[in-house]
Amino acid sequence: WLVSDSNPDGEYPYKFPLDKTALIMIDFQRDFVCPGGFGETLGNKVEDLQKALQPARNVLKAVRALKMPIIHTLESHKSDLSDLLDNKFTRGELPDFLRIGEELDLGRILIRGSCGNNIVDMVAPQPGEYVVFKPGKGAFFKTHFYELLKDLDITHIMVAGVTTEVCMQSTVREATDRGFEPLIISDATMSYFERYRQQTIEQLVAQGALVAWSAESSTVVKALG
Ligand code: TIU
Repeated sequence: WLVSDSNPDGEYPYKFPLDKTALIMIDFQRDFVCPGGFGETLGNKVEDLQKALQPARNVLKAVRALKMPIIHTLESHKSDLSDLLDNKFTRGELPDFLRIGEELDLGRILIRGSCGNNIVDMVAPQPGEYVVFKPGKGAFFKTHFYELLKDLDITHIMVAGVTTEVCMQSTVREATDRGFEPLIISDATMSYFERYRQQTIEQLVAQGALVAWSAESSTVVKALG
């Protein structure tokens, strides 16, 4: 067991068994992180999300060196939209040309295989790493994520990705309810709204890591080193 010096409330450090821990990289896709993508077209500042890339890359490097399992997720729909629920399609006060499946500069919005749906080069999956396409915000909904974690004998997950309060938070909450021990890598997850990132992490680690732990990427890299 390694013990990180992550200590959200001053008395409950995160302990993880190296051989049962996976790194989860959530939705680092161009649609959210790159200029011209869906996120920017909606009026968000992608530079805010890009801040997560270097910290995430640092952890990725350390985890790759240890040959720990790495699972990348993508918020992604089939091209015929058969896995897109009505509420997700219609939610938000969006003009029709910004709905999921519409064509933007980076290809069809949130459609599997389009340029914008792919993961940015800086943290792109390498051969041997796992990729989970998910139609929802959480990684467990209508995916094989749970079965994959179980097959790999994973009990602990270290989580990076975007956005903190949407897909990261949903996934972490779902993970805890399914018996996993999640650690949020606090500077490797970002939101278009910095206060949401801070509040989300604060809420999840409250009451003795009731839902999750958190630690900075440098702490995680040190614990892995
Ligand atoms: N990956 C993820 O968080 N998807 C979102 O929908 N994020 C938003 O901030 N909308």
